[in-house]
Amino acid sequence: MPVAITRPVSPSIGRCELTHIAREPIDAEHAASQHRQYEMALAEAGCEIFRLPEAPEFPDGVFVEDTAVVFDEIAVMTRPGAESRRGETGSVAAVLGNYRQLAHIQAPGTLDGGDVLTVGRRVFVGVGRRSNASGAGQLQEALQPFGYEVVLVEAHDCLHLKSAVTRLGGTTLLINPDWTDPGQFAGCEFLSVDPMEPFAANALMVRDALIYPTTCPRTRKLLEGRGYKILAVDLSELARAEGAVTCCSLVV
Ligand code: CIR
Repeated sequence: MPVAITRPVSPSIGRCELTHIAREPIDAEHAASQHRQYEMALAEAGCEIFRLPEAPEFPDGVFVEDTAVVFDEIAVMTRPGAESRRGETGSVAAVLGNYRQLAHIQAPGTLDGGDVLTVGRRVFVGVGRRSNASGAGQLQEALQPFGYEVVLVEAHDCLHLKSAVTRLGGTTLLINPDWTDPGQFAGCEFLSVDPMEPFAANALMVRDALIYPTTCPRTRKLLEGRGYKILAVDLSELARAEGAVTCCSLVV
């Protein structure tokens, strides 16, 4: 059974990092209740939930995806691009170390898990604001023994690569072509988001279910038309912190 590592919403989430959206008040209790619904969707998709201890000192601590990248053979602990987030990795490493051999990104490398998209043995890394070439290079070194190839790609006008593109299964990608050029993902097939829903490309496939935001009904219809089984979750309060469905868990 896959294990989904999560962390409760910090009461200080209102002081989160923000890059592309304006700061609005965040109701931490409402965010926490949405987060619990998200955990229930993960459980419904077949995961056992492992909740990390609360870390109230880290406003963005709920977004555990950015702290590590998990492969079948190894987990790579990141060094997040935002300085305020670097302390989040220790408690995640303590748990992940029970499941995988660990490697660690070191300075001057930076890497956010949200910038890493794995498709088979290709590992696409969105290099830009949060993740840099040194971080991507260190990831390549850690993965070399296992036959993975790191491919640098670009995304723009969004926080992370996976804000613009995520994997639906096999080599099929859900993509916002306004934020990342599909030509960078050779050999993949694409489903484009509805143009009215730029944030709709972030979906989390767990086993045969797609955890997907209620806020993107048009793209959801497209996905349902293709036969995807959707588990809809409302993460609208976490979206005020630039969070989405992939960011709130690490599935091992
Ligand atoms: C940040 O800026 O780091 C957080 N406020 C949001 C992180 C979202 N993470 C993700 O998309 N992987």
